[in-house]
Amino acid sequence: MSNRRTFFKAAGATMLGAAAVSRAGAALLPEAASRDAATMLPPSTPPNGRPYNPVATLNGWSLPWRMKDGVKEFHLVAEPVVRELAPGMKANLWGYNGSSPGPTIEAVEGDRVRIFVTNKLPEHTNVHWHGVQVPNGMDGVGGLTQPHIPPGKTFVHEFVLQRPGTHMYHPHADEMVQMAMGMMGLFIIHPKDVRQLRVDRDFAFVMASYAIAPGAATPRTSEMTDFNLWAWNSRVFPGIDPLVARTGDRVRVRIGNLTMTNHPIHMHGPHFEVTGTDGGWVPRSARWPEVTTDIAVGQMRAIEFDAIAGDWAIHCHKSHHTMGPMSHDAANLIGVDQSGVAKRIARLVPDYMSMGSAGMSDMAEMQMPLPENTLPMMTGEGPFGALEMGGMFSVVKVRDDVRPGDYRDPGWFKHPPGTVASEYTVEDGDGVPRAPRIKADDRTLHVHKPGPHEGH
Ligand SMILES: [Cu+2]
Repeated sequence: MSNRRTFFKAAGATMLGAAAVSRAGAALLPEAASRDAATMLPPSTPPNGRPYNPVATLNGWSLPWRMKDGVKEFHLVAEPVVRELAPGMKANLWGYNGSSPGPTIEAVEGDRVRIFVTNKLPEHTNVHWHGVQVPNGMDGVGGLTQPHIPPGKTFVHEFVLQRPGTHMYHPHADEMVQMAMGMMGLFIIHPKDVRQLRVDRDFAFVMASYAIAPGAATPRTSEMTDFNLWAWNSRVFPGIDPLVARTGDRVRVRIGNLTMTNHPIHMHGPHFEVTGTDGGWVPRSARWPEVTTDIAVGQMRAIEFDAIAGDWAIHCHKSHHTMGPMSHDAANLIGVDQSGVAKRIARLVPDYMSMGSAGMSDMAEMQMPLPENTLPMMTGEGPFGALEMGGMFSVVKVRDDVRPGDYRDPGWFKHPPGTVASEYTVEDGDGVPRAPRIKADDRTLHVHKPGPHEGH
């Protein structure tokens, strides 16, 4: 109890008002790094301050800081950005420092951080440090704990990081619009003791959803349910970085959810354990093995596993979340013979193709003309053919010979001979039991139905 009281007292005493920085002060602001590339900036050793093991932000980067009198000073700039969601599609989003999501903020338990937020958006904003324990006046809820940050102004936030964990940041101002436009980022607090919670690979991403009509580039911000782009770090398959590890590595994946629905994240191959939640780290004795973990809106989960060689799919298990952005309200044509009508439509629309009669896998292979700046509904080419994926899908690529710190895509897995499923042929069939032959009559199931007076 006394610990808690000390924390809250200290927090109150050291609190600096979330006030607008004066014109004179603005000249002394730390430089705001900016980056618009959607390639991962591999994690690098912190240049000063307490040591920590940095995270790898998929298709992203971490925000540099300036150390000033023992305080880590960060500078976030809220601004419009252009983000490539995957090759072939760019979106007009709002983000921070040139990218959406904004750069990952990494610091260490016990660090005092001072975060400047400059607003270059056309409307007011502010930043809520989602899950980080801060003095109330630093919580970034516009109108409740501080004034909104008007366009053109810079506010400063200062607090001491109390506990290690995986957190997020996002606006608490015109939230529906600003989050639908991609304003979010990760906030990682590393443990003071570098040996604590140590893993070999530590990946991080935050999930976002967008509603961008085919041919358009700006999200529809009034959308509540019908999103058509399901993104990890504002990237969709095949634009999401693979998660590269070496056989036997202890791998952690930190996942935050700022979409408007839950995502059951499923990984093939090694079983994992949920080791972290928004509230901190799960005691070892309380972890349990899992292959899918459901991540609700506003939640964060960290999962860990021991890497096994192979190309293991990792994806959201809602199958429409592993699909691209084309219309999802297509008619159900399974079993419908469209040959006659297709011929007649083709006379009017030469590019017309009928599809869906035998399922939608045709989509992945055929090159149907798409509107500009639009991704196909299903895409991707693997070593054995079409992957038929989109949205929230990537691959955990584990190899025996990956060097520590190397995050480059190692290409497709080379399977040991005789370990790939293949077509069965009669010549292979010696000694293999055949499926029993069923006579037509045996297929009729005879059910005894009780009559109305039976049993009286
Ligand atoms: Cu999902």
